Formats: sequence, C-alpha cells, structure tokens
Amino acid sequence: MDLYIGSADTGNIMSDNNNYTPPKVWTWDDQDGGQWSKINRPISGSTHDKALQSGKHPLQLYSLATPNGQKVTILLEELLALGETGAEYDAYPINIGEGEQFGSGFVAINPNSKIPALIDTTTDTPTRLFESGAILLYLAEKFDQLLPANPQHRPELLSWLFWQMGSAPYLGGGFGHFYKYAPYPIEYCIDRFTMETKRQLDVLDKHLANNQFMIGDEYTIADIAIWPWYGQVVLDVVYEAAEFLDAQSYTHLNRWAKAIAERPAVKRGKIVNKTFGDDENTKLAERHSADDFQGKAV
Ligand SMILES: N[C@@H](CCC(=O)N[C@@H](CS)C(=O)NCC(=O)O)C(=O)O
Repeated sequence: MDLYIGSADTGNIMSDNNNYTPPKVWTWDDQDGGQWSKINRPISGSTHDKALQSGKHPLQLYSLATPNGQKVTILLEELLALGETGAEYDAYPINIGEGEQFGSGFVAINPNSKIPALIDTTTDTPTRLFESGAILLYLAEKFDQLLPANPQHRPELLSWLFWQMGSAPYLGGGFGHFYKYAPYPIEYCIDRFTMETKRQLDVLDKHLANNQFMIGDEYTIADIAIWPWYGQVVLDVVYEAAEFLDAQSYTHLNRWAKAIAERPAVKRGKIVNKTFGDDENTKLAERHSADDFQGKAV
C-alpha cells in the first residue's frame, strides 16, 4: 500500500518481536489494523454503496494529492497550460483514510480500490481508467502531448514510465511505510528498503547527470510520473527522510527535482485533491476550473 499521508501512532511504541512464528494458515484479525484499519483488508470489492459525484467537464477525476494522485493532476494542468481545453476536468477527493476507495461507485471504476481513477466522458461510452501510469499514457496519447517528439525515443519513455511503476512501491510501500508509518521501527525492514531506495536514487542521479530530463532534453510524462515520488523525497516533502537518505548527495537528481518544482502547472497540480496538512493555502479539495486556484500558494 502506498501512502504518505498521516503518521504512525508513536504513542504506543512497541519493540520488534523476534519470536513470531507464522501459523500454517494466516487469518485476518480485523481489530488489528491500527490507524489504517479502514483500509488494510485482505479482500477486494466494495464495502458500502456510494455513488460518485460528477461535473460538466470532459474528464472526471477521483483522486487524492498523494504522489500517485499528483502525477495525474500535474499532467492535466500541464495539458491545460499547453492550450488543450479538452483536458478540462472536475477533480473529486477520495479520502482513502476513511475507506472511500471502497465505495461502490469508486470500485466500479477501479476494482483495485486505489486512487487515482479517471472517467473520459468524451468517448462513445464513458471510458474508465485506473493505474496512474495507464492514465498518463492514455492522456498523453489522446492529446499527443508530453511525449518525445522523435518516435525513436518512445521506447526510452516507456522504459522509464514502467520503471517508475515497478520501483515506487519499494520507495512508498517499503521504505516510506517502515520508516514513517510502522507502529515501531524495525531495523531489518528499514535497512532493506533504505538500501533499495538509495540504489534507485543513484539510478536516477546517474541518468540525470547526462540528461536534462528523463528523456534527453524533453520534459515528458516520464518526468511527471517520477517527480512526485523521487523528486519530492529528495526535496524533503515526502517522508521527511532527506537527511536520513543523504538526499543532497544526489546532485543531478536535486537539480532536476528543483527545476520541475518551479513549473507553474506542477505547483497547481500538486495541490489538487489535497485535503490534508495544516496550510489551507496548499489545499484544494475539489477542482472544477482555473479560478479555484485563486488565493492558493501556486
Ligand atoms: N499502482 C497504483 C498505486 C496506487 C496507490 O497505491 N494508491 C494509494 C494512494 S498513493 C491508495 O489509493 N491507497 C488506498 C489503499 O491502499 O486502500 C497507481 O500507480 O495508480
């Protein structure tokens, strides 16, 4: 599970239990889910009936401003900045901490019950999409934007896009979970996932030493997929682990992360569907038009 909102209940620090022997067959203790008890379940499907809201725009987004959600809102804001009016969208928050991803309406568009999910209402029958990578590729192809101009660079784009999809769960579900959210620190898990996270940061740093963006000198959906996770980790926005990871030593990655953070569409996109945090100026629960950003820190 990839989450970065909230924080572990550290009021009840326990120690690592080295005496655990797995039973023959694991059983679910639904009283034992801690602060994530509404979302940590071993079964799929809806838990309650709840229709989704919808607005007037071509695209309807159901998401939250976690890194996976931010990928899509950043792309949509970039598309609008490029003049693609067909990318106008209504964005509704799905509060995953409260289990809204298990409402029947949301499950109908994402049977996997994870944000982000999108409906394109402009097709003959509405098209549903889930998985952030699929949504990025679909929208980039639909508008023929933020893809490499040279078709020979397309395999490189696909490689980095799918690299992100396969790698970020180690960063989020692995490192982030055990470093920030686990109810008590487990050295073995933190070591294992810190090792992999630093290896991934080094992969990006070495690539960005010779490339302005992920695909040469072109800003594409590969950057949009990778920045919300890896960019925001090194900028110390996600997990507050930059010092622990010695993130400043990845100089090329930092250069890239800072440049992307300065893009106006990124500043807007990253606050869409943000319902958490103390600063009201960086929260925009629903987005229906460019006017919604007025008064916000973008
Ligand atoms: N591979 C998915 C991951 C999506 C994901 O993990 N979403 C998280 C928030 S960042 C979520 O909805 N978690 C709710 C849950 O696990 O129940 C994607 O890229 O779209």
